[in-house]
Amino acid sequence: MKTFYSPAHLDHAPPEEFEGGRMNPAVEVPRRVEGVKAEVERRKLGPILAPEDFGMSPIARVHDAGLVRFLGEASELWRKCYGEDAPPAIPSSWPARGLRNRFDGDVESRLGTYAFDTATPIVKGTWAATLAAVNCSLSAANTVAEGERAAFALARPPGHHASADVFGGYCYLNNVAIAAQWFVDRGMKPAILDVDYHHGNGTQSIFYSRSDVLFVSIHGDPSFAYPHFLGFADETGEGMGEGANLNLPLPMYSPWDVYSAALDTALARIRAFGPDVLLVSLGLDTFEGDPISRFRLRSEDYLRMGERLATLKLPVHFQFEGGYNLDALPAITANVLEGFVSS
Ligand code: OKP
Ligand code: ZN
Repeated sequence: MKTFYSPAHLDHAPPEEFEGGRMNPAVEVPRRVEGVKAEVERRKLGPILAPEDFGMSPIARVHDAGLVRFLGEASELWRKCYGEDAPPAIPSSWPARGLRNRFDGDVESRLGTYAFDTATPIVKGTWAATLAAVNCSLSAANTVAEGERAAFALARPPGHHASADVFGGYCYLNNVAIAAQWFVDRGMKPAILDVDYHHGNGTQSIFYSRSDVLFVSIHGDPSFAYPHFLGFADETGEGMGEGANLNLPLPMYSPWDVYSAALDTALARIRAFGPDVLLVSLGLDTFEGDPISRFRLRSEDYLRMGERLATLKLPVHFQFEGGYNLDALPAITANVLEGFVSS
């Protein structure tokens, strides 16, 4: 299986995020991808390739032009305002109920208008890393469209929390949604399975009123888990998209047997949809030792997950998302890929 990787992510390294009332050390760090890359090499899972440049048009198929323009200039505007050595750009005020969105205001008002949390700082290298992640995603999609059984977009920042016009949750642009739209534009019928511990609110929102892309997500119930405001079981799609969205929120501390039953439900729905390609938002934060999540999957369970995905007999685009236990992340990620290719 081909893996797509770019070193551009190394320059996206915000040191902290604001959470739980204080600044905390960042968990979405460069070592995540570097560790997985080393393990893909060590296990000889296939070549590691640089992405091609797909330009801005596949991004514009999914994202609002105002968000894209803002992300491209935010770091510079922020440093003009607070100085060249300013800390990362993080919003501190939002247009909640009764206040106005300000898509064209100053940098503070645009940050609040386009971001939904404080977990997603913008630094100098953020935009280049974000574009490289999209290019890794599109390169993997292209590989699969050309007939390979699977490909792996090993990139950060992740994408599944970013909607058409809002960023957050360590995500700026939605890598997996851009790839799914790219498949649609080539006449294919994609299904997206999001196995990250956190609900993929951005991906859901992008396809919520559409019947041509199925979105299925297994995640910590938003009654206790981030992103708190989307991902409940009663969200089934709207209009043309009614029935093309399936959320499977699970209880705190769910172990593999609970997870595995939800995975069977997810795969049955995907089969019924009749897709010709599967995109997996591959978050590894369901691991028992993850520092910010509360499921209890063990290392060998990820082999089973990969094997189970293979039973669909579909070509698969694996898109790296979350997963924050730096010691376990390389092995559990590679276990999913190995479980898939060896079955
Ligand atoms: C990104 B991905 C939990 C704080 C959560 C943001 C989490 C973003 C997760 N106490 N802060 O889906 O892994
Ligand atoms: Zn996550």
